[in-house]
Amino acid sequence: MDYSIKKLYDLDLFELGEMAKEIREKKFGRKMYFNINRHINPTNICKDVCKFCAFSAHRKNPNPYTLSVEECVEIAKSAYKKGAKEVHIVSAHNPNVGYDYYMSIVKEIRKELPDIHIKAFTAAEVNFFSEISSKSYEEVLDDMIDAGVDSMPGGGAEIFDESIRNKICKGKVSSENWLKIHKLWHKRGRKSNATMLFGHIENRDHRIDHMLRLKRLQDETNGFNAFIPLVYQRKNNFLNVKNFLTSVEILKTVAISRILLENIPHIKAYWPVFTLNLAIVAGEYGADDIDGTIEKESIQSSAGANSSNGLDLEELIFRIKDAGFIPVERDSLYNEIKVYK
Ligand code: V47
Repeated sequence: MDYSIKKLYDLDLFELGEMAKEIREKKFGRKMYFNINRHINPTNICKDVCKFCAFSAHRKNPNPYTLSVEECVEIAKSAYKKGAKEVHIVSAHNPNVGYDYYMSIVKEIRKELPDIHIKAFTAAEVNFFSEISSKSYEEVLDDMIDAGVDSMPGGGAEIFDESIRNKICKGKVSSENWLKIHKLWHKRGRKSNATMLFGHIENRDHRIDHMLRLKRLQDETNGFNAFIPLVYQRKNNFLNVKNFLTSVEILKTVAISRILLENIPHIKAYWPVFTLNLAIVAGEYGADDIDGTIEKESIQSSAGANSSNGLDLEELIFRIKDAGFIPVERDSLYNEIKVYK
């Protein structure tokens, strides 16, 4: 790793902030992007045992559920009626329901709602679908496109460093395959996001290594829309983390991501893991997007985030404006829908 890159974290927060802000403002001025979306998590029964996860049904969270395809469609229809333009579908890896269950959710939503954007299935799910169907990644991705998926969310990336990955989510999609799946998706002309779970047992070098692996793939494919640094939420899970991140470390990470990932258009300060306050402050440190209204959030709220009921649209717009940013409603591919002057 380049010595000067390794040293970025040693810079003062304000110095990093100035560097990141310059890049952010050159790209987007004072705009802060958000969307009106609905999360759907079809099932929480999971064959994987990621130590950081409080969402999957296990002894700390013993409430297994699996929604029917019809229930997922009803959720999407009701959200669409209320103005949602995107459904964001992320699921646990349930070995008791088949490949067709997952594809049918997308197919049936698409049939009922031809113009909603379907952002569905992380690379971890694609890897799981490939395992249960014996199909190649290529075949699974083609099936997702045929079913009606528009873009892929960025989950499942966690931390690419293999030694840390082995400790926190052994058995899940490998780093190499996570990147391979996104590359194949981008080759199909489709966009995706990329996350990084931080603030657990990784160190600063692991974060930088993670960002650089993404930067290299983006140089090749240009298929990532947004980088999303996810702050680890500590409740109800099996990672025994003693030291938690300071806000300074979180903001430094946002700023460094903006500096290193100049080739990825957007940096998302996902409000459920930042809190809305810090997500808005992150706007001064390189972030230009805070995700959306969500309506119902289960993955991070199971681990302690205050996001189970999403966010009221008026409140979101007011808070962005109040902090001196221009709220911009975007679609899932960052086309501007409405600028709130
Ligand atoms: O990969 C699980 C994370 C991710 C915890 O693409 C946790 O726009 C914090 O895919 N603390 C799934 N995070 C969520 C996801 C996502 C989220 C927001 C935006 C987008 C997007 C995608 O949730 C997993 C994992 O890293 N997660 N447990 C936890 N305790």
